[in-house]
Amino acid sequence: GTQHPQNSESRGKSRVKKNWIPVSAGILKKDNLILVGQRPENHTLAGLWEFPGGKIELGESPEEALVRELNEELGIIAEVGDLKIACTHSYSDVGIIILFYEVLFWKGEPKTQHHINLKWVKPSELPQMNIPDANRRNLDRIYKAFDLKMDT
Ligand code: DGT
Repeated sequence: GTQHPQNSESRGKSRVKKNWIPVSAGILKKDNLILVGQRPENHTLAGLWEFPGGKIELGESPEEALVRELNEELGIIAEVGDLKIACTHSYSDVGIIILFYEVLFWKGEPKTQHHINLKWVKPSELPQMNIPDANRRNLDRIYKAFDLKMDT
């Protein structure tokens, strides 16, 4: 017959419970410009401008995930720097926790391989752009943590 194992895993699954998705994102700075990419059509949040990065897969460290994502998305070999901030955000069905890393050094020039478009923007341009709520709600923290100046 059907088995109903009563371990903690199956109990967790049987409840209506939101899940967390861990995400690593990189802030690439060039002078006082930051790199943002426009999310592709067939993905969630299509068309929104995001910081490059993505979901941390099982077995990866957050830094490994970011190196992989930056390679897949931008074609660069990045050296991931310090973790600056961790932010959470709840969408209706899931929650995300985004770890924001400083990326100071990389090999190669970022090229569009995944995004619709890539853009180096002034920090002051971000609030006017169509960015994910998860980022908009944390912009002040992002500016502060990455020492981004609004006056240029
Ligand atoms: P999805 O979400 O099923 O379309 O799959 P992917 O592969 O497009 O998602 P991915 O790997 O970009 O995962 C990042 C998730 O975090 C995605 O749900 C969008 C959300 N997110 C919110 N703000 C940001 C951000 O600044 N950068 C990145 N990379 N993701 C962000």
